[in-house]
Amino acid sequence: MERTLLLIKPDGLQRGLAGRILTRFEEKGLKLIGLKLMMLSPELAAKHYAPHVERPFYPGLVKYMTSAPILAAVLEAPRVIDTMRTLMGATFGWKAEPGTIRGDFSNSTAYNLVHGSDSPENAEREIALFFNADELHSADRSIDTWLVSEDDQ
Ligand code: IDP
Ligand code: MG
Repeated sequence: MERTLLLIKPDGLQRGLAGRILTRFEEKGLKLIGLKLMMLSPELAAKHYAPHVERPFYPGLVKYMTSAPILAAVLEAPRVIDTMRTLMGATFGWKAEPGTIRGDFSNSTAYNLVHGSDSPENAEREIALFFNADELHSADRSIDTWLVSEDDQ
């Protein structure tokens, strides 16, 4: 079983798309095990985006991400990191495939609505930045037996 960090970025909340974005992941069968509405501090943004610190878009990215509330979430499922990034679509909204969150709702380079961890190492690092262990609740659900087969374990 794998976990990943989802951020619904400021544009997602400002545009009233948070519910629809979460619904896509829920409908796919990904289990929501943590959820938090918050302002991203410049300090936490710097830690989260440390791998991008040398990129030309970094200052604008931190400004955007700290400009209005975000929703942080942790999702759990087999192969969830890949699944979530597939549902999100390519980085640039104008390039992302229709049917993906970014492809359907973003036409921007930077304002692309969602963040999803891109590897197990980054997922572990990012989840620990945003959530304490006691804020995650991975309870069994009766529906899980219809979402995860023996082949998925
Ligand atoms: P990802 O979100 O698809 O993983 P990353 O390359 O990790 O994409 O970039 C992090 C975020 O930085 C993107 O989601 C986007 O908001 C922003 N970003 C990436 N590349 C550019 C760029 O060339 N110009 C402006 N912003 C960018
Ligand atoms: Mg990334």
